[in-house]
Amino acid sequence: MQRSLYIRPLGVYAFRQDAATEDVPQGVWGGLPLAGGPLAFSALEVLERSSRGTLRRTIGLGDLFERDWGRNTLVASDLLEQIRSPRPRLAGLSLDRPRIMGIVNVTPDSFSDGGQYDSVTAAVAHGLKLAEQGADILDVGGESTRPGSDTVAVDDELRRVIPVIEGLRAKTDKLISIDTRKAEVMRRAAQAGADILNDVSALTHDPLALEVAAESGLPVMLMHAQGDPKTMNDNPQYSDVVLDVFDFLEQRVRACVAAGIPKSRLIADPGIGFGKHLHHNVAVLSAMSLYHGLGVPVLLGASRKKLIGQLCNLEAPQERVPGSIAAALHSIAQGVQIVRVHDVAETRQAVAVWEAAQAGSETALC
Ligand code: 9MG
Repeated sequence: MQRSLYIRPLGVYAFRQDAATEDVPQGVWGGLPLAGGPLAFSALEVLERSSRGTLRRTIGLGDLFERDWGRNTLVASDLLEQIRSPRPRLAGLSLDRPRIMGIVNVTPDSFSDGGQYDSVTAAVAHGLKLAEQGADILDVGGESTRPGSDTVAVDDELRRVIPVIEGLRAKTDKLISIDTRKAEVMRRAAQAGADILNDVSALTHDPLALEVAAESGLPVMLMHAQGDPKTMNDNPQYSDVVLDVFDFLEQRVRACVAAGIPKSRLIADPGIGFGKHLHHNVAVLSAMSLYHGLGVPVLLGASRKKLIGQLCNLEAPQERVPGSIAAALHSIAQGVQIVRVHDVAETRQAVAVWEAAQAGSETALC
């Protein structure tokens, strides 16, 4: 279903508790809490979509309360409620500060580590190093989903990821997510100790995935992708990429809730690089705060991806670290709760300095 109204929080800043009343931080004209977190927003972009295109208007919070929303009154107040409401803990992890998900690729053809961590021992050691560097979540994946890649047989994927999850589980309390599109891998990973399911197909690739995810009781990261990794970037088509991605994720959230996965266990991710050309990726990155309207935590994965190479003319993924950090901080400044990255130490340092500067306090350290 396509919506006709979307709301995007703008003017995001650190909300200081000492200046707030219970419901309205810093007075009505100041700001409203974003996702119940440490940030507030002070303005809105209202996007109205029709067959003639998308009309965008920026309004201050004062206009928000005085505006006559007409037939959109209920839709607008529901969206605002989704944007404002506190997000529950994710598998025990509070989302009151930006969280870092470190990438543990266990694929021989991984695009960024060149297969360096294709043995179990090396992958576990790499995961533990990321944990030490400040990763809150370790994302273990055994099937490359980079553009052009082929699917991997379920047995091969299991052989790659299960020993790594078991090895990590024995040595760290950090959350472990399993990056897979396959129901059987989800099931076995959960038994091996995974805490979160990360599916780049938003539980659409495997017909059993929705059921298995519901049964597992684990939180699920739902990512938008258009098409399959093999061909997804050949000719992606959108009417308005930012809004089409919102509609898709909203529909997947509904499907999950209908299948018995409560909203409190869902995370949404617009899927940078998955069936998107450069201008699509830049549009989505620019509008990250829109996805708070889904009422669930938001995740960004832009680390070392092609858009950074395209923007900066960098062929080698390893050269894209500064750009990856810029994308992560840009999103965090829009209230994104989780960033999925290769370079945990560098991102942790950048986030700590950003947090200190935002809050005017030195309490959030590396
Ligand atoms: C596995 N994987 C690769 N890129 C990703 C991204 O952007 N988000 C999520 N959730 N997973 C990803």
